Amino acid sequence: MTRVVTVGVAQLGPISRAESRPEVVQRLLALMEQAARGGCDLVVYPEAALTAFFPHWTIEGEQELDSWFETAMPNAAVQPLFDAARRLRIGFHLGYAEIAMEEGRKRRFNTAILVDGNGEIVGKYRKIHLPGYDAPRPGEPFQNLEKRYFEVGNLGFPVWPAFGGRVGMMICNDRRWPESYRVMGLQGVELILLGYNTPVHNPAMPETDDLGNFHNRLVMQAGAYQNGSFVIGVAKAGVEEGVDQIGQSCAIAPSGEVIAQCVTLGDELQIARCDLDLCNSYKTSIFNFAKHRRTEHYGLIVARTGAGDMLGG
Ligand code: ING
Repeated sequence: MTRVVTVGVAQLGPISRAESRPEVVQRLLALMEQAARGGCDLVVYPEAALTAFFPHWTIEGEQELDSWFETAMPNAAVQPLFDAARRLRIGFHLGYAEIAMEEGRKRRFNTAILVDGNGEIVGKYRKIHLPGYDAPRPGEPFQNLEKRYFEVGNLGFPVWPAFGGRVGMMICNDRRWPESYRVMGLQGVELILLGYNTPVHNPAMPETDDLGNFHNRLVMQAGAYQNGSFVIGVAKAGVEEGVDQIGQSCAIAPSGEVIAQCVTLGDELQIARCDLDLCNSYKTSIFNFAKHRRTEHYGLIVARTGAGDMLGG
């Protein structure tokens, strides 16, 4: 029996600062209905899919900062999405800013959840690789204050049995780090879901501005191929509150090939048939970790080349 998961790549265009959660949820519902009509089992939304990407702004007051976070999931504003998932028998991935009361204190994370076709949350991930900086940089066209507004995720990179396979999540900058894929690859992941908000302009490295789409595909195609997994990468695209963000949301097969890609910078759905058995072909041959990986030698390579310090120990 083939294990085909039909995935909706549900790219969002800009979300304005003035757009309410219910207004955004209406956009998400339209994409979910379209995905259901297209026979999807799962629809993947971007990182920070309920609000504008507020880490691009300097926010001083705690009350305003908290206004961009969800203190419960589901909650009244997003409940229609969970209800539609149950009615349509379609799961979804959703990125959002999470406030959690843990260990007796308020904690803020850049979070993503995996919801099954019964509308039940089956998994949660909190972003580990937070790019940018923790203090505003005057004079820059926009900020990246994720280190100021979020804590580093404390849930690791779990992989869950879901949709007939093994599903994992990461968020945006995580996709640039090979460890994110490999930690899940070592758990047999077959479908990695991720959302991103990626500006075209990188104030820290403006010389790479023309390479944004190339680097986006490079890291996800490599991660997919080297771990024998599908990767679904979904953008919040277009000019959002003055920040031009890349699109090119896509679905990538374990071969590393792009099998579906968005072609606009707005709300757009593309559909990918992901035959999870294709993962086995790679995991049992070229990337058979048990047969071919030699972890006992990796430390020696670092020692001999003295790369330990460069690699951060
Ligand atoms: N955004 C960007 C990302 O990793 C970035 C930050 C942009 C890093 C461009 C490097 C180059 O795609 C988020 N939200 O992580």
